[in-house]
Amino acid sequence: MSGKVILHYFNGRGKMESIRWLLTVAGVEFDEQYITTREQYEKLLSDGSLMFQQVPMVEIDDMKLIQTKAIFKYIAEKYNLHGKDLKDRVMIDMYSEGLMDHMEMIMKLPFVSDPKSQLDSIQSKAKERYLPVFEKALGAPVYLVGGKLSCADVLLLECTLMLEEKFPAILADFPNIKSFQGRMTQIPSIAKFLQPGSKRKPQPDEVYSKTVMEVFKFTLPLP
Ligand code: GSN
Repeated sequence: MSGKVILHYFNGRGKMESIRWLLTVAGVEFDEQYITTREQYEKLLSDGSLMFQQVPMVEIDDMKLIQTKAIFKYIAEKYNLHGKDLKDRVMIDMYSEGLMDHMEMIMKLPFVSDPKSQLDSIQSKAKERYLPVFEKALGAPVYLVGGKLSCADVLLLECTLMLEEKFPAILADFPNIKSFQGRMTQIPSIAKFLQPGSKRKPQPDEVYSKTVMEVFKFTLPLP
C-alpha cells in the first residue's frame, strides 16, 4: 500500500466530502479512485476491502478504513483537530453529529421521491433546529470549542456553504455564523479549496446520481 492517502468513492460529494474537507484543512495530500462502474465496486468487494460492503473507504496508514464517522474522527485525532481533552471532544462530537445529520438531509436530495418537500424540510430544520445552536455558540468565541480550530468548525463551514447554495439568504438572521464563515474562508488551505480546480466536488448532478444508482443497483426512490 502506498504511503499516500487514497479515497475510494464516487466523483461527487456524498459521504466523502466532509473527509475531503478535513484532509484539506489538515494539510494532507490525497488521491482519489473514483468508482464509476459496478465492476469496480465488485472488485473492492471481492478484494475484501469493504468491511460492510459500503463506501466511503479510505486507505491511510496501511489501513483500509470504512464508516464515515470513524474515518473522520481518526483524521481529526491524528491532525489535532479534535479538542484538547475529553470534554472538548464530546462537545466537538455533539456538534459534528448534528451537522452530519443535517448534511445527510441535503445529501439525500437527488434520491428522494419529493425533492421539494425535502428542501422545505431542510430549510425549516436549518432555521429552527441547527443554525440557532451555532449562532449562540459563536456569540463571543472564534471557534466552536476550546478556543481552537476543530473538525466541528470545518463541518459547520461545509454545512453552511451547502445551505447557502440552496437558500442564498439563509444566514441573514445568523450574523455570528456569517462572520465565522468569513474568518474560516480566510484560512489559506480553505481559501484554496474553495477555488475552482480544487478537489472540492460540485453539487450533485444527474451523472453522479445515475452512477450511484447503477453501481449499487438501487431503484428510486430510496427507502
Ligand atoms: O457512514 C457510513 O460510512 C456508513 N454508516 C454508511 C455508508 C453507506 O451507506 N454507503 C453507501 C454509499 S454512500 N451513500 O450514501 C453504500 O456503500 N451503500 C451500498 C450498500 O449496499 O449499502
